[in-house]
Amino acid sequence: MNHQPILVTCGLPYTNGRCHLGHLRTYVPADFFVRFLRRTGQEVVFICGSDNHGTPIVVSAEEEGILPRDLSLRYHKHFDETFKQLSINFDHFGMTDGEVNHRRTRSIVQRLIDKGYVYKKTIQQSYCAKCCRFLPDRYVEGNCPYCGVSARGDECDQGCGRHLEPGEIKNPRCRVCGQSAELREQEHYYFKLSEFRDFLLSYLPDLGGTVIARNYAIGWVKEELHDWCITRTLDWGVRFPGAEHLVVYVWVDAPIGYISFTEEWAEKTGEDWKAFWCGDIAPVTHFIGSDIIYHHTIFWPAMLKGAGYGVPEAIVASGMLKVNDQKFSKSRGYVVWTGEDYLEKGMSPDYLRYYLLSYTNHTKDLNFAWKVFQERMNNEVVGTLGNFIYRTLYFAYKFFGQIPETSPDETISAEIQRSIDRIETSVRAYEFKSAVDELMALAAYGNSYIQNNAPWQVVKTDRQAAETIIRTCLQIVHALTLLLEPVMPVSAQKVWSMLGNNDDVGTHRFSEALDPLPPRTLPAPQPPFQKIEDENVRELEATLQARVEAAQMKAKSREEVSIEDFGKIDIRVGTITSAVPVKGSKKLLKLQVHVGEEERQIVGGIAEFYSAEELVGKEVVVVLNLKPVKIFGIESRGMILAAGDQASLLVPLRPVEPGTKVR
Ligand code: B3M
Ligand code: ZN
Repeated sequence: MNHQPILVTCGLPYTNGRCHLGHLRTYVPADFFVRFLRRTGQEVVFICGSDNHGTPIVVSAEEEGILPRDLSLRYHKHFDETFKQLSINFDHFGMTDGEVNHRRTRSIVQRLIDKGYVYKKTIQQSYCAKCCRFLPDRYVEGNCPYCGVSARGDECDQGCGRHLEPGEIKNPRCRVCGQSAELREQEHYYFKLSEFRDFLLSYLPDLGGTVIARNYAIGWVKEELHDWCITRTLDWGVRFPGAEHLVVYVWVDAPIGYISFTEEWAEKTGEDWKAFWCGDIAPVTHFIGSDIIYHHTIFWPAMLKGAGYGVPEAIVASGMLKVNDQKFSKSRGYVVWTGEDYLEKGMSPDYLRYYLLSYTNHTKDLNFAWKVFQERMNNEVVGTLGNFIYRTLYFAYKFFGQIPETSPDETISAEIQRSIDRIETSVRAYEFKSAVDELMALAAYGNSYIQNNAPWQVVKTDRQAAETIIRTCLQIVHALTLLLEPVMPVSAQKVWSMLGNNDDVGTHRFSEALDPLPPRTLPAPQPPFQKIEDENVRELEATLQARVEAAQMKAKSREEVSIEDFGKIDIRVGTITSAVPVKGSKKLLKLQVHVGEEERQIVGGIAEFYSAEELVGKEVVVVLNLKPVKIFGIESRGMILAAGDQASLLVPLRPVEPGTKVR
């Protein structure tokens, strides 16, 4: 095969927070795509890095009281490690604050200036008189001038999704101190995006990737193109050539990171980065979230074109993520953290990959729920795929101890080839779910084949016929393993070894799926996948629920309440009379609390911090008139008050009678 190498990239995560499922919605499919293409013989370079500049980083660093550089280094390392844990293997993972990116950005901006695509303009910009500074991007909050919904300085992130220019936002407030911002004049530099209209109208209809990205982009260009302000008043970022008191807007140097990281990779490997970026059409496919389509389909190609670089061949946009039917939101608690909620609980990275790829098609929204996650894994991965693989390997091992020296059933080649063809068609159309479904259909075919032919019966009377049956099943397992590698690389490797191979499955190609299998010794097989237990899922659901409740409390705590409202809450002192662990949970205790006239049963998430024994006899503070809820099937009537991450219980300083009201 003589394909030109291609470059695949993923949107660059900001270094201001941990990795969550929203990120993986893009990275896992991109990694799958890369592995898949490589298995077909296509050469691919897979590049990503972290996005270190702009107000997202500066605001977070300021909140933590550390330097933006230190915050960036911390999260850069975090993303790098997390991606590796999920087998998302970039050939290079750079930083936009790296020296190469500073240099490349300044050179590209200088070219745009030299070619007359940049002009200076005095604008009215939000300024906070209390903090004595201009308020770029996320430093200012207010309302979107187009749809009215609350927005931040550069983006209507809750409403219509439009990019906002400095000074455009209505009712601007300083995000740091909350004071109304005023408008002050400042000189900034603009990129003549409007001059690229004709270019974009001819480029976009042929843009590869997902239809959704292309169509959005064409719609926007037809509507209207505003010039972009490409400078900001910040200390952190890439200095603007010729006006060194300003830095470039983060959306200038972030995508240029794709080029810089290719340069860094080329430096490491002795390859040529220009082969990717300096033709007319760059053989580059960008995987991104659908919230940044505008930046990648309009702004980025215009900038590349203006500076004389190649423009990307394809943009693949993934749908957004929901959690339990709710829009993904860190502040509202609808979030699943990759480390804390998943990997650190000992859950399999491969399972998450399977789920993200197979749940729904790439461009649709994915609604995450632990229960569905469990069902899909147990029914499909364990029940169908794992079951077929294990039955086959076990039977082959037990009766023959090796791959039988015979040919498989004639019909099987065509069946396998059909699956491969369909999978390939789906992947090339970015229909990753359909591809995984096809893979599972082949596993299901194998399952019925082994079931219908019952080699465990046949072997009793006709050993040779049993050999053929099992040899056929082994061919299917062999093909499935190759096809599984892009989806679940770790599990595929395990099965590959159980098939008696001692090399890396990732070095093989799909075209080997029909190759004859030499009669080699088989090791004792293990079931390749483990069921997810109900207990685990309950724990994971409880974590999510607790986070949502905590977020609600936090939101409420910012509202003022009247003394009458406060009086509605019945808070009393009570004495804990019994405490027992809740079966199946590491976190919960079932408590009986004596509150004067009655005894209350309360389930509290404090088992990690207190032993049952040390609690009995303690006086605590209890909210009595909360609506009763069931936790793990146990009724809980009330809430014990505690503070902080270690659930420090609130106690009365001097003893009082149980049932005494707190005022
Ligand atoms: N850092 C993250 C985002 O807005 C942003 C992507 C940059 S890609 C060049 O989703
Ligand atoms: Zn809006």
